[in-house]
Amino acid sequence: MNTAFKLIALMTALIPILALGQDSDLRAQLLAMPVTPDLGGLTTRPVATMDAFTFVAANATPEHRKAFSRGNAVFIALWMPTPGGNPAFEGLGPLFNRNSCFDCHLQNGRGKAPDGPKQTLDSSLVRVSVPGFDPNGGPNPVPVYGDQIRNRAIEGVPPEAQPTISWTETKGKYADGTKFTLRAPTIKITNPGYGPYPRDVMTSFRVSNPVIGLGLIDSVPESTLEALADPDDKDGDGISGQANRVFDMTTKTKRIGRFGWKSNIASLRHQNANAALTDMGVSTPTLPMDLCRPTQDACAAAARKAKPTTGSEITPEQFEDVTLYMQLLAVPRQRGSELPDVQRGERVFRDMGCAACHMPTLMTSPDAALPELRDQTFHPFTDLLLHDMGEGLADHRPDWLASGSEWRTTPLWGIGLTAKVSGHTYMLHDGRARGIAEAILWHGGEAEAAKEKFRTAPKATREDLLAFLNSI
Ligand code: HEC
Ligand code: HEC
Ligand SMILES: [Ca+2]
Ligand SMILES: [Ca+2]
Ligand SMILES: [Ca+2]
Repeated sequence: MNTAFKLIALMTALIPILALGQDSDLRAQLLAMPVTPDLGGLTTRPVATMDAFTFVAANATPEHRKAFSRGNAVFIALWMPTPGGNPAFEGLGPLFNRNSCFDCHLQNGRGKAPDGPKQTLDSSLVRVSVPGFDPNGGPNPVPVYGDQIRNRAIEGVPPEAQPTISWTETKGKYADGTKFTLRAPTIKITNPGYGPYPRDVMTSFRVSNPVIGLGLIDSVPESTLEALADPDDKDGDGISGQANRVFDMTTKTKRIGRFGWKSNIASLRHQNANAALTDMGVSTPTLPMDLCRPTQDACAAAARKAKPTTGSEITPEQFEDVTLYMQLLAVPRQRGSELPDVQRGERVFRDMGCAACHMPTLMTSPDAALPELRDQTFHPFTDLLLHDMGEGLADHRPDWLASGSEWRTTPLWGIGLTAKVSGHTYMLHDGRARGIAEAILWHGGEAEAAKEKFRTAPKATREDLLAFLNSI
């Protein structure tokens, strides 16, 4: 054998070994990359005011800036029933939750859970289903009602129900004796409009997510998420992230989910179409239908009367523009990265194991849909995977492959601006946490060890961690 041939034979033998090693290599590579203050790569803007989540990506082309402004107009528009006065924004309902994207994603930030049972759900909603799966493997819709309670309706049509939220408090202690209180919601379905909900109905109460940087998240290759997943915890670190697999209406195939609190939607385009239809009753080219269930007669009659003569209630141009708006919302720059407590806090974040799920760095694909989103290295602090967070956070309602106790690792960029942008600091999927510390204290399951490290750490260490989180 000549040397070149031997070398080829050796490499052929090595390829399977290298391929096996690849997954953990990517994780290690990403963890080794330094976090820079430009959390959104070249999209980042140095903004920290109450409108910090409303700016266009710094690297947006002049043409995309124009489309972004038009998309902004669609996102903040108040939709009206047909006929409603302004034909550009007609088609609301018959059943809906709110009549504007911006009402729920106020200032493009997060929604707020009601403080008690007398408050209506204004920037949050309740998903429902019954045991079993739909034909695609998604949640099994409640007969008569579907999979989301629409608590509002146009005139002459009964809303589906009024969900109410009440809170129960429990007490706990840090290892140093400092006391804390946590609260958990109880969901009740009142005033059903189309007959009683079945006894085995499962509910999931969710607030709206902040909507910054979603184009970057949309552009992470599926192969990255597959490489980061470790559903059987083969590396033995106690973390077993799994990818959700959901049916995507834009490609009509099963894809890895990455949007929503349980990664229950695969693409930003489908997410936007779904939001328009299920939250506002507005049809899009992607989902050109109305959402009246077969026995919701008043809804069906109203929908028939309002049916657009051609196409969908959002025009194809409006839908393209609002999708581009969602793709190109800039991520604010980190503040105070030079401060010692922030720097110590980042090390605490890694030492406590937070980064095992809240992956600091991800990279987008070189063939992302928009040039602004291609080849970006960015810092969302999420692996977009599902993790078992324990009984305390469980909603007991499966969502595709997500079990009742599994949730998507929430991106943490922008979290330090929550009070400024949203005027409150309620966190987690149902807004139960009243600040960052409470959100961490709710972590259980795969995150129990990290939570305990936080609960038992000295106060100064906890404060460093919070300083870091408040800087991003
Ligand atoms: C009734 C309130 C409400 C309205 C109106 C609403 N949303 Fe949402 N939005 C939510 C909630 C709640 C979630 C989380 C859903 C889940 O996890 O199941 C969400 C999630 C999203 C996400 C995913 C964010 C992420 O981090 O994964 C996007 C994108 C989004 N909405 C866009 C829109 C657009 C575009 C509109 C208008 C067409 C809109 N929303 C209207 C409440 C609302
Ligand atoms: C096993 C994976 C995992 C680990 C480890 C983990 N988290 Fe999380 N984190 C999650 C998931 C999943 C959620 C969403 C839970 C929910 O909303 O019910 C979350 C939510 C959060 C939130 C709330 C975000 C929001 O916008 O609502 C904060 C803050 C947070 N984590 C910080 C931390 C910190 C700090 C650590 C380390 C002490 C940590 N996490 C460790 C998975 C993890
Ligand atoms: Ca409609
Ligand atoms: Ca693992
Ligand atoms: Ca797991």
